This record gives sequence, C-alpha cells and structure tokens, in this order.
Amino acid sequence: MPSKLDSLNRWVDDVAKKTRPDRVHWCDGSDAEYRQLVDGMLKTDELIELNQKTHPRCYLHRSDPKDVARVEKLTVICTRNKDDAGPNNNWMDPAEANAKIDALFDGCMQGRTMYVIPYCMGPLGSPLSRCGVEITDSPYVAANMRIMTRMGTAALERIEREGRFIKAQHSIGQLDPERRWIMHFPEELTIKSFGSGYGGNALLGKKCHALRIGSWQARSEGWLAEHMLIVGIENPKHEIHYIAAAFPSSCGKTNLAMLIPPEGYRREGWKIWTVGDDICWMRPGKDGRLYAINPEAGYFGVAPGTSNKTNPNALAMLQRDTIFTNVAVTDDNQPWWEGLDDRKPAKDWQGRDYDPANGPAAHPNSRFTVRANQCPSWSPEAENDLGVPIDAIIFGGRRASRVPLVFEARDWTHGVLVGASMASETTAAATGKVGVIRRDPMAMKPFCGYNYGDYFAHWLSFDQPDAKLPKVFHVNWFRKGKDGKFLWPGFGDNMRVLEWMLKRVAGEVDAIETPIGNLPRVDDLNLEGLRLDDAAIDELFRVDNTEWRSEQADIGEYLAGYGSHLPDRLKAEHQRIADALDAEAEPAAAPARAAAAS
Ligand code: GTP
Ligand code: SPV
Ligand code: MN
Repeated sequence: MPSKLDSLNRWVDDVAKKTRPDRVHWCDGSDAEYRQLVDGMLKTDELIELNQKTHPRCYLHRSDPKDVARVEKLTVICTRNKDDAGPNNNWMDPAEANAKIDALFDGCMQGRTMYVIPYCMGPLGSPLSRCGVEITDSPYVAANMRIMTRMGTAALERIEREGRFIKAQHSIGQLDPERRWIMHFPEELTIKSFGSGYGGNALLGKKCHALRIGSWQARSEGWLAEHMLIVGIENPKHEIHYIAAAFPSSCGKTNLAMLIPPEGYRREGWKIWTVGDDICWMRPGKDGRLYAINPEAGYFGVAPGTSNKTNPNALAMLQRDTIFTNVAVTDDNQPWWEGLDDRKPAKDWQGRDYDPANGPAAHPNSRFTVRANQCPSWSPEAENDLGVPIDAIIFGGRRASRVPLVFEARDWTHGVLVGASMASETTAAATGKVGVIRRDPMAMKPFCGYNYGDYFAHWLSFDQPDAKLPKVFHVNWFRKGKDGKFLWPGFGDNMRVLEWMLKRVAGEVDAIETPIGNLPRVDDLNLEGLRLDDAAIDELFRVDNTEWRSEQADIGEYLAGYGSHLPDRLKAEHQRIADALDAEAEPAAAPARAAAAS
C-alpha cells in the first residue's frame, strides 16, 4: 500500500543523491539524540562547553565571522510571475533560481552527515499548525531545530497522517558569502538555503517557513502569519487579555513578551504570561475574534542588553540548557555580553583576548537559543490547540524622533494603514548599515513572501460584518531627548502603556483625538514612581504637525510604489489623514476649501 510518506522518502533520496552525504540520519527528537548532537559538536569545537557549575548544559557556538546575521540581499522569493513577489522582495525566476542553487548543492555534503528533521510549527494537535521537513548538513542547525520546534517522531507522524509538508533543504556549504542564497518557492512549497549557518538563514522553520511561505499560505487560506510576539496580561481580577505586537528585528519583542510589571503593579496582582516572542499565526474563530498560536517552541533571542534589570525572566531561563551564539566569555568561562553586568569579558565573540579596540566583546547580534517553557513567565496556553483570543494588536518601531510613545488607530482600516506606514531604524539582526530609517510595514519587510500591496488587501479583508477585531495601537519606546537619551524608561515600565491599551479595549477611558490617531490623556496613563519631568512627558507625546505632514507625504510616496496592488481603501485612508493634518495646519483654509467644493 502506498504510504503518505512515499513523497517524503523520494525527496530525501533525491536530495541525498544530489548532495552525496556519508551518512543519513533521521532525527527522532529524543533527549539522547540531542545529547549525541552536542557531544559530536564538542569534539569538533562547533560547540564550546561553558562553565557547567554556573550554566549546566550551556554551550557556546562561534560562527564564521562573516556569517552572523540574516542577509536580506541574498534572500529571494521565486514565483512564476514577478509581480506576485512584489517590489518588497528580491525576485528570481524559479527555473533560473533552482538551477543556480542546485549547482551549489551538487556533492556539497560529501564527508558529512545529512540530517532529516521532521518538524511541526505550532502545537502538534492544532489545526492551525503546519509541518515541514528540513534537510541539513549542520548538527548546529539540527540541535537548534530541536529547541525551536516540535521536532522528530511526533511531527513525522503528523506528516504521515496529513501527507503534506514544506520541503526545506539546507547546507552550510563552505560558509562563503559569495556562494550563499536563501531561496523560497512558495508555489512549490519549497525552501532552499545554501552557504549560511546563521539562525534566520538556516533554521528554516522560522522566518523561511513560518513567515515567508507561511504568509503566502495564510493569504490563500484566510489567516495571518505575522512577525509578532504574543503576550497574556493578567489583571488583579485574574482575567487574562492577550496582545500581539509587531516590532522589527531587534526592536523589543522578546523583552515585551516576558516583561516583569513594576513593583506597584505586582503588588496589585498584575502578571505577564509569555505565549510567543517572534512569530504569530492568527485566524478568525467562530465567535469572530482572532485566535493566535505561536508556531515556535523556543526563543532565538538577542543577547546584548539582556540583564537582570531589563529582562530578569530571560536571564533566569538562560542559566541552563541554552546554546549561545557569538557571545563573549568571562575568565571563568561564563557567557557575557554588553549590558549584562559590570564584569569584564576575557574573550570576545571570535575567541580573541578581549580588546575594546576590536569593538564590542559580544557580537551586537549575538543570540541565545532556549526552550520556550524554560521562561518563568511561559504560558501553558502556548500549548492550546485553539490558540488565544487577541484583544489588541500593537505596531511599533525604533524612532528617535517624531513618533509619540503611543497612539491608537480609529478603526481597522486606519489600523492597517498604521501598520503599513511603519518605519524603523535598521539593526544588527541583518547585515548592512545600522540605524538607517526604513519603511517596514507590519515589521514584515524582510519576511512577507508576496506583494505587500496584496498583503495590505489581505489584512483589510478581515474587516467583516461579524468580525470582532482587535483594537490597533502604535508604540515607540525609543524616542530620544535633546541629550540623545531615551525619554521613556522602557522594559518593565512598558506595562503602563499596556494597561492604558486594556482600558481602551474595555472602554474605560476616552482619548485625545488627533489626525494621526488617539493619544492618551496623561492622567489616564499611570506614571507613578517614574522620574519623568513635565518636559519629558510633553516630548514623549508631542505630535508635530509639520513633521507629520512630511511623514505622511513620505508614507504616501512609499505606498504609491505598490501601484495597482495598493488597495483603494488604504489610499483613501491615507488621504483622509493627510487632509486632516493640512486642516490642522491651516484651520482657516479648510472651510474655504470645503465651500469651494460645494
Ligand atoms: P528579534 O529577535 O530580532 O526579532 O528581536 P526582538 O524584537 O525580539 O528584540 P529584543 O526584545 O531582543 O530587543 C532588542 C534590543 O532592544 C535589546 O538590546 C533590548 O535590550 C532592547 N530593548 C527591548 N525593549 C526595549 C525598551 O523598551 N526600551 C529600550 N530602550 N530598549 C529596549
Ligand atoms: C529576526 O531577525 O527578526 C530574528 C532572528 O528573530 S532570525 O531568526 O535570524 O530571523
Ligand atoms: Mn524576529
């Protein structure tokens, strides 16, 4: 009898014939297998044992110094029709792309073991989950996939039941930046990645599957695949409200997902539950609300800046069973990074004796990989097959000026425009210049697997008569004062902004209407215990008409780049706000124009 695994077996055979590994190993996902992977890597120095007394079963991986971040210019969407990929993506014809990358795969696994990794993105029994199989010649990738996904026998059983999975083919090749591609074939449900061992380029379940291919599938199946954290906020009445938030890479998702509320809040009984820190799959439930799952089972988080002050939950979970990548070490071999504490590093991320002249000790994009349930604030709801209902969606970016701490969209259409208008300073999570402002709609610029114009239309399509959609907000934790310092304390104190949002959701407070959206009355935001002077508060909430007219013009130009794919509804919404800003600037001119039109 033909098995539903036949197509999988055939594909694995084909890849093995092409890449010619010495051995093929099917991963079962067991503890013993993980141990063997680690032991093997300790022998080859792919992993270095850290201080086992302070950090049991923690290891350090040092990447090739030219392979430390996502490479967006080598990340490609290959669709038959170029327009389907959109101006937001690099595009290549599928036949040309396959030929290019297959040539690199030819014989590339000689002398190596080929790992076959069946994985499930999302709870094993959830109808929202989707499976894939990654083939790789990197034991580091196999070990990280064990932490980041539900990997092994159980996933293989689901694949056998369903008969469908994403084919994800990976080789580190020679780690040569000149021979590197991360290619996606959404029409073939295939990913091919060559020449990099770094997280987002190599752990193919994450950005490649869960976002680029995921967003493509989500569009045709009526759901959303988003670069969002999911967090539960428990109030003193023990009600838990869930919020999903999209911030660009290295802009605060992990931190918000596991924040510890300020002392006063904790005393009242407020509590935070972490469902996810990077990816969110959402779909409307029968009751019209959006239900979300975290497709991942682990966190691949940014190390620098993580400390007992900023993110104590993260620090607690990193004390054991963690793989660190490109951090520094202290003289007693403990992991260390900038912002952790006052100790001095002994060796930098490349294993050199630490010398400040060489730059930071830990790479700015150094990371940790850790199982999700090791986080003290981990929510058991992360295992709920039905997902959690979302009450609010937050968009946010890293903006030193212009953008206030928080504002609320008037309705769904405005919310979609707020998401589509996002911009943020670039970070070390991708190669290239850091600190340059770029448009990053819904924090999906590097991850949306199809034309952004169509993606905005897909977002708008959730606005149905029976839908009970979340409220949409925008935040900016990163506005700076004249002294160049952040105005807002951030981290745990972001709880204060979340509380205001929940009050808005419950209809308990009103807000100040402005052309760009609704801002909090300062009295409705709990600022107790913060040392913020009036000038700082004014600056945090300032909406400057001249600056925003210029911002709005820039957004308009950006959106126009999507041409006929840009939904008219979004264009009209943009125009409405531009007009409101103009009217605010010249209050006398507005009625005159209205009169002229009539
Ligand atoms: P990816 O994993 O790349 O998607 O990043 P992320 O969005 O999860 O960002 P993360 O929470 O790891 O934060 C990135 C950096 O921003 C870290 O160095 C944090 O310390 C810093 N950060 C996070 N939240 C805040 C905040 O509220 N205020 C300030 N000033 N910095 C923050
Ligand atoms: C990001 O860059 O948004 C990350 C890390 O979360 S990666 O897995 O490389 O995408
Ligand atoms: Mn991310």
